[in-house]
Amino acid sequence: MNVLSHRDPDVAAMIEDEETRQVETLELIASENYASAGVLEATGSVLTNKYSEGYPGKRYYAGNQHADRIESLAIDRARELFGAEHANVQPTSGAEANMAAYLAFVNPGDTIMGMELSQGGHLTHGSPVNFSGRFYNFVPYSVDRETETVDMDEVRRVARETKPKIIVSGATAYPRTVDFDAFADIAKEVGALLMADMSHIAGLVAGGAHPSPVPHADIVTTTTHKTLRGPRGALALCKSDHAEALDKAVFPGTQGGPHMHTIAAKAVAFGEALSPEFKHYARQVVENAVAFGEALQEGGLRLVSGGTDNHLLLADCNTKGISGLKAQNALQGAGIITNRNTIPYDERSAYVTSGLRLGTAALTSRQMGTDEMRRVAKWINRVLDDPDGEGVRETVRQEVAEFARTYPVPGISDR
Ligand code: DSN
Repeated sequence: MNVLSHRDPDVAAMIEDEETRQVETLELIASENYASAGVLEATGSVLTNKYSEGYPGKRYYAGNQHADRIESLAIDRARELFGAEHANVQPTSGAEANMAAYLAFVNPGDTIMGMELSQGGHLTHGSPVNFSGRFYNFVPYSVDRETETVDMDEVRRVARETKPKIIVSGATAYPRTVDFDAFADIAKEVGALLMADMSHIAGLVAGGAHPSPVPHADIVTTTTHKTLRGPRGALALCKSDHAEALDKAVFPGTQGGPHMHTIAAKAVAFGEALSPEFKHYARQVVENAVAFGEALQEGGLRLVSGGTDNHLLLADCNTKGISGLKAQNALQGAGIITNRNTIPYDERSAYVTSGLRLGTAALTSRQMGTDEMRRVAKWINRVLDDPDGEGVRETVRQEVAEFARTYPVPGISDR
């Protein structure tokens, strides 16, 4: 903040307040993480000044010799990291990567299958309020009422009945392993392309802690800022046969000038994810989630599907007699940051919800392990057992802040 604190002290002060918030609270939003100082430095670099429409070696503006090198490096590292035949590093968000995937392979009105949003899918997997649900004929698949997991027989039944052109696998609130192999088998049977949106689990896939969709799917999309710990942005991977269609759908199909500063930061993040330490990180994220889930259950919280295989847990707040909204707000008052989420077959609205989504990616980046996760679970149960108790909230807030300050925050502690 050296320059900004003199030139624009108002904005500098707000950013500093946000840094303090990130240091003193416990971040459990499953889609958030901390980018390293290197990733932040590239994001804040002069590359933000450059227009680079096109692709390396084929640009529509002059002066792209360094942009070309940076984008080519990001592509090479992404391909190596995920073992992919082709990578497009330009999508600025997961939603835009998904939009490009649909544009590349189907026409408006065509049928696509995706996981129901209220059961763990994503807005861009066919929600009626999203472009996906408005432009395409999305048919949803659901989780089983009893097991609360995706029933592949049911996916096959819906696919046979509706004959989609694309089947979208992947989710934003699903705590179990996605069986990409089984999805590919169903897609093949009905003549659909298989798309995998691995946004939530990309870091686990990169680190070998979740099976990869890349060998099975025709196209894979992902954000780069969740478990992958990169800058806010996205990436699309595909087989060589689909490369031309995908690239055209990203530019000029859905985007103009790529964000070269973010692409440089993606290259940095992919480099970090290629390190042996990242493998350890990915395994620790899952170990932490399992320990966290056990401790939450010991304190009386029911977990959707009974636990987790990945970085994410979905707690049923009905077991504490409160809504997800009330739980989220009570925890925020105690310095524990989460987001409310519907649970499968939720009787509450998407705004109020019965669930709380919790993830371990960010705290694992702060070098917390299973002991720390058990301690955090105890705080959560303490607050949720007395969600109106201001005294409990304030005591926990102070304990949490004191505890959190002793763990480094990447991007803040290492710059
Ligand atoms: N908002 C993201 C998440 O929290 O999972 C998905 O786009």
